[in-house]
Amino acid sequence: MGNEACDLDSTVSALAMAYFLAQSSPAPGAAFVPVLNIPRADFALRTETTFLLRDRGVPAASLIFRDEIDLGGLHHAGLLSLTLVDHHVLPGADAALEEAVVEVLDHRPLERERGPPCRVTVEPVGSCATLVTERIAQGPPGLLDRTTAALLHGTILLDCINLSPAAGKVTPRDVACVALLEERFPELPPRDSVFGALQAAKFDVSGLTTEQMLRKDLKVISGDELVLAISGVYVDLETFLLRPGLLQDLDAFCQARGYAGLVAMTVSFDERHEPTRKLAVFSRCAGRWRRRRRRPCTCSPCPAPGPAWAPSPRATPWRPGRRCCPSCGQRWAARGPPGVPRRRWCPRPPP
Ligand SMILES: [Mn+2]
Repeated sequence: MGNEACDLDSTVSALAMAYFLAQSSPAPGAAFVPVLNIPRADFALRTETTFLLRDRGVPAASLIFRDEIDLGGLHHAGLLSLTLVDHHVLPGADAALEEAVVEVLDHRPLERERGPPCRVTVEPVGSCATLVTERIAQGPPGLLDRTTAALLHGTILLDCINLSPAAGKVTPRDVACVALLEERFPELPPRDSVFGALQAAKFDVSGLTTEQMLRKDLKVISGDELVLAISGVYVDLETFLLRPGLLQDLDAFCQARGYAGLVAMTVSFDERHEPTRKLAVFSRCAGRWRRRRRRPCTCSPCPAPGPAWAPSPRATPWRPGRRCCPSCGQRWAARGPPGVPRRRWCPRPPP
């Protein structure tokens, strides 16, 4: 079972590890089940994973998600042995499953010691899929098939930013595993095309509903008075604001989950892969938020879809020497918008 983010690394590590154990384990009658640690309803949000599995002919119907298997019940019946991949600490809600953990493979710093008989492989490599590949390579020969190899190959390339040393994620062991997979399966597509396709799929939200877009990269913060949602949205702000039925969708999203408001942090990439980030704030009580702002936006606004939008007071990250409209993030020439004193509109650095 992978971690609760259930990214490509967690998914492929769980699939490949379960496949390897099923092929190599001497335990008679044991079933090895890769568990994707999200509800099935969230699978569509993992666009790079749905892309790679579809590309490799693994049907979504064959996968088993966390809401489709009763791990607590299996453990209670004494039938569960759990291998954790891409994480090694179970969340509090799963504390009862701790005793069932027999093995961990992870690539982040060890937060929690585990003694024998639990087998622990925690190594600082770029991708957990590298550790799974090494594990399979050390096992009986001939276990690696073309589909598993392609899944592992794509995952390591995506996690290690196409093995670019400049990105600072890749280690010599990741490079060695990619080379090993390519040596055994020369028909694997070239690295650049695999990485490019996965990177594009990761940010491709075109097939998602607004609700799915908002859930894809969602964080929730709460204080004494209100609960606020912050969603990373992978399209440019103008495109997002022009989505049909956006206001109704945002309203339904906030109402259903009890959010007082939503901050949409959009990020889009230009031809040179440079990101542009903008913020928009939605709230049913936007009037109250607006009154708290020191002054209204004086530049031409983004196409706000309705009165419930409150432009954010700090629309872009502050950068020295770069002046942006604090409401919509539009960049101004050196003097700023006409007629507005500089100290009133130039965003201050964050504390
Ligand atoms: Mn990982």
